[in-house]
Amino acid sequence: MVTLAVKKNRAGRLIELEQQYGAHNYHPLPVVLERGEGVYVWDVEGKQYFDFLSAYSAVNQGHCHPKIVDALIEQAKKLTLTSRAFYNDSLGEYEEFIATYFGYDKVLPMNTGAEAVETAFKLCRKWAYLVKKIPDNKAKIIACEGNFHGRTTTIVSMSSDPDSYKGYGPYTPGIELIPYNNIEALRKALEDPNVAGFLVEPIQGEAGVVVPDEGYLKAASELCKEKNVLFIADEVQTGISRTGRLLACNHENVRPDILILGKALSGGVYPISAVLADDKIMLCIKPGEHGSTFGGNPIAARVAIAALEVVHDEKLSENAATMGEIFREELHKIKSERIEVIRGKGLLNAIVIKPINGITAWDVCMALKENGLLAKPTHDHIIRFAPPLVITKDQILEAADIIKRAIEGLDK
Ligand code: IF1
Repeated sequence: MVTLAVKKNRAGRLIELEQQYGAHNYHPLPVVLERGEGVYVWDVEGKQYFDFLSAYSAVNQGHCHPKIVDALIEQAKKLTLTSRAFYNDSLGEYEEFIATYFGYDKVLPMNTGAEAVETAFKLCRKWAYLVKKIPDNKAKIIACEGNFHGRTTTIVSMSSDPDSYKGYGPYTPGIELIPYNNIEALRKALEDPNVAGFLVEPIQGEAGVVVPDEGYLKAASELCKEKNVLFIADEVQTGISRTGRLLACNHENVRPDILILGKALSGGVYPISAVLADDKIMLCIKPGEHGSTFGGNPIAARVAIAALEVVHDEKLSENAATMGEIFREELHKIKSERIEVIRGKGLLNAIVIKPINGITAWDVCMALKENGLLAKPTHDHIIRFAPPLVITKDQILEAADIIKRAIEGLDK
């Protein structure tokens, strides 16, 4: 009993440390994790949980995947960083690997998702002036209401969520927002000849896993082509097999002009992001016009190759598609008035919670935690379910059962 009390105190102390010395820009669920393997994580008291957030889809390959961790360690012992002032023996091989893997002429390596979005944004503007010949400083980028593309000043300039943008002005100009999943709105926006690009998430993650109507992405990409506007897909969250295909755009046979990747490109062991495009676009940026100290470093290069090999070798797209079907089927069996909607694709899913007797999505997540499953609410009333894609059938059934028991338990 004494040791248990001491251990409990440890979690409390660790939470207090973050509270006292860390900026208050997050409000985590009160669980302190110290270990992860595959679909599981363990807290400092040794309690095991299913991880149904996967670090916002960064650990698609599962926690601490041995092949990816080995790539990290091996390269870390040899050479970690040269900067791009010199060549290194890993970057070129990685660039060839990833360009071939996704079918583009070239890649521009960065570190975080936000940096990759920024890069795509700048690349699109360069292309607008050099190729499309839009008059100086007139290029416009269209984005969607409800978007989430990251946290930089330019990116929050596109946000329609006050939590993201409020108090951070003045904002970057040259951005227009249109409703998501509305092809007529896009058609109208594209009437302006100064539009350079359309930036879109194939499924809106932060908005609560909003899946657009079938055909929306296809129609949008065709409209863009017609108007000589770049179709820019932010697949930072939806990419790398999360939705049951390598890219969510693959569901509609859409090939973005600019493809943005992050998160699971590293399997969660390291910040790695990438922008992919063909030469006619990518070569608009010339030496000295964009870059990053860490982007494309040798560790990142080796880690990303390993992470993408795992996705292919372990058939994670197929598994995400199959397990996603089973998961949604199981969720539909839950008998509770609290569940308003169940939606998603592959293993990117969400349930919308009706607030009955004042019980919110946060309370449901606390109940899930007590039952051994971690998930995070978004927007008060939505819970995202996105386990690592290596999850097995037995595990997904067990997890669905935990969700069922936790939610039905609230009604008792
Ligand atoms: C946080 C959400 C997920 C993204 C898309 C770019 C980025 C993200 C489509 C930027 C990042 C994160 C960041 C994370 C919360 C999170 C998130 F809830 F906000 F929407 F995943 F669902 N494009 N998404 O989803 O990537 O710079 O963070 O590497 O804590 O802000 P980043």
